[in-house]
Amino acid sequence: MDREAISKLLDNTLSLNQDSKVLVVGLGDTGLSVAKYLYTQAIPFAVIDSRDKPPLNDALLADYPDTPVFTGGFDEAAFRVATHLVVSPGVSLQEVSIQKALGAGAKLLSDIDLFACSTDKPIVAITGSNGKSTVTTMLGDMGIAAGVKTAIGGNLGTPALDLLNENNELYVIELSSFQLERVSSLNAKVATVLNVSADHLDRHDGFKGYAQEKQKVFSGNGVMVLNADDPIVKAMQIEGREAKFFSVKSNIGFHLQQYQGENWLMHKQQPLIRQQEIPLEGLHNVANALAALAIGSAVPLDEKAMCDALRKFKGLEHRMQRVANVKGVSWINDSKATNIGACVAALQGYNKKVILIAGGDAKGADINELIPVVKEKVKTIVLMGKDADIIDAAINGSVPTYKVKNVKQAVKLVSTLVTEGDSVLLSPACASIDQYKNYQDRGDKFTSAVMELVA
Ligand code: UMA
Ligand code: ADP
Repeated sequence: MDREAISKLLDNTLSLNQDSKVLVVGLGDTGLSVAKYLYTQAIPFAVIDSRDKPPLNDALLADYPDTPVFTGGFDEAAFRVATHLVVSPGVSLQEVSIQKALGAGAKLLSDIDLFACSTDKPIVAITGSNGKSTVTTMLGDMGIAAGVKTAIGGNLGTPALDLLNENNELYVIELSSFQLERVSSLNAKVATVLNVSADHLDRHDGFKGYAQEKQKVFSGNGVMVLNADDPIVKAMQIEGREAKFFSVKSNIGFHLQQYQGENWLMHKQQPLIRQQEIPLEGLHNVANALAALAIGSAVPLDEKAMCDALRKFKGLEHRMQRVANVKGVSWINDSKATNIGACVAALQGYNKKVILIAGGDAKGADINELIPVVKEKVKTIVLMGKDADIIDAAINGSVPTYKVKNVKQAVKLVSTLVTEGDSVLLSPACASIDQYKNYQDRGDKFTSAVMELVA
């Protein structure tokens, strides 16, 4: 699309034009991508960040030295003049200044709205509590295997606006509940909610509010891809819309089924790929592969190319990643398990009891949901981080429990407890923010502590 066509669409759908005064709230990756975009569209904007010196401040001013930037708090005056707020996902909409500006008539936008107005190529939108990054990456690989120029990003890492390029033929965008909360105009060709379990309840209006934000991914009239095994997702089906289902529990749509003595991923009666050909751990990853096949078929992508991509899929770092096998003990890094649903899925994948390292910031989740699977699949649990005591109280002595300061100490302690044949799983069920830069940092520290054992 040329700049003029985009300008028209921005004006028609978002009332955004050269007379607007946009305030970009948050100067992280999203804020910088929005600033660059508004500059090329010649729409006036300022940037605000509550940190004293946001790390991307210098990068912004190097390229756009005339940008008005407010830092060290949320300046009321900057909000007062704004006609539109483009709020980064990390900034809560409950901020007083944001609420005041919205109350006074400013329009709330997200980078995703701007992105959706800027391309006429198909968009695949992927959300869910868990599996988003895995399925987004699978789809990216499938697109490329099928010879379609595919760009992947959004919550996965690269802000959606930074992906825009006339050569791209397909966009696969991972969306978090924070991004969806502030989206007003997304009309994805194919959209999915992979699953819904409690997460980010400290930022949303309870579980119902969180699920409602996820449902926004289906705005517009594209194909809905739905998890038939998740009653909350299943109920999101909208009458009159094309829907495709995936399931690991029943023979609906894209599903797992015994065929000629083996487990196959099937579509209706047609076998697509053997389960054992997918090089990933856990039944939840079979669900992810089925979801990716369902989405890909709606794009549509070539079936054989999609299956080839699944055969070669290596999985992502920090998700059920096998770190090492030391003296017959396997050490697994699932640091990306930042909520209870992910930890439950990880544990359910085992047919013997494991040693679990967990804890961190539970983000207000109900820990009791973790307890049945811990009782069934965990022989010892080592807890760390801010909410270790809360988890300990919920376990209530039903499983031997140790408490440590951090993941390094956890590895050291566990190395004295293990015997040959054990599996040690870092799957914290919590965010890392109380102790680490992010989940990658926590996973990396786990890996280096395990490597020290190897040495
Ligand atoms: N900020 C304020 N005031 C606040 C809070 C934040 O000014 O009250 C400022 C910070 O000082 C910082 C900026 O906002 O300068 C950061 O913005 P941001 O937190 O939205 O981060 P971005 O760098 O823009 O990254 C965001 C996503 N981050 C979050 O949702 C927290 C990234 O997802 C995403 O990859 C990126 O946009 C590109 O789309 C990360 C994430 O942790 C991976 N996501 C969560 C998750 O997966 O669970 C939702
Ligand atoms: P997201 O991007 O939604 O956080 P990831 O693919 O990064 O999802 O995986 C995050 C965590 O969730 C990892 O611990 C992973 O093992 C687990 N996980 C992946 N897919 C699923 C699924 N379908 N159901 C439950 N847990 C999952």
